[in-house]
Amino acid sequence: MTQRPPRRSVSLAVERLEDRYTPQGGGTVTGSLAGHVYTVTGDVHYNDVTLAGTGTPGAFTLTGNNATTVTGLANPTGVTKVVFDMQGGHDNVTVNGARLKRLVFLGGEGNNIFQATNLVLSENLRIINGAGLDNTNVRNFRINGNVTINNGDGGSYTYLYALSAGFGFCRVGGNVVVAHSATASVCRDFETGAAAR
Ligand SMILES: [Ca+2]
Repeated sequence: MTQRPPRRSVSLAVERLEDRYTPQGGGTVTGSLAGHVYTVTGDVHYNDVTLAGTGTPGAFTLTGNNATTVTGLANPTGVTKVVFDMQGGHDNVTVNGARLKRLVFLGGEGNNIFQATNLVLSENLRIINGAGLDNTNVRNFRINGNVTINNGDGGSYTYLYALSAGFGFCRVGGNVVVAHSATASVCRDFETGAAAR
């Protein structure tokens, strides 16, 4: 007697990727210069970029990390203000060695990370995030004007501090306003070590 193979029931369905799944970078980020304002515009994806000062005042290099593509102008010069407009997605922006008048970070929706080290601004720092678990981390900075940070909905973290007791500095000349942050710590006046000149 022949046996029929057991009938298998296969159900095909497209499952939505859960929010906790976060691809490690991607999308396209565009750099553009208008006058002395350098704007870095992201897209709906998780964008991961680094903006680094070259050592020449006003000159920067924009680099994409983790499969993020950079288009447009990636090596601007004569910059006095930088605006990051990252749109949706969990964006990750790192700024190293920037000397500017102003810096604006618009993170959009998603869990955004803004990190800066050795940041010197003669005017203001402004960080605005949409809904999401945002993380702002600024190490070693001198900001003559105001610091304004609004993280929108979601538990968020805000830390502005001197990097270490041996080599660190922090200074804010104006007002500090931090809104919608579950944890916030802002160093106002501290200098030590070689970087304190
Ligand atoms: Ca984005």
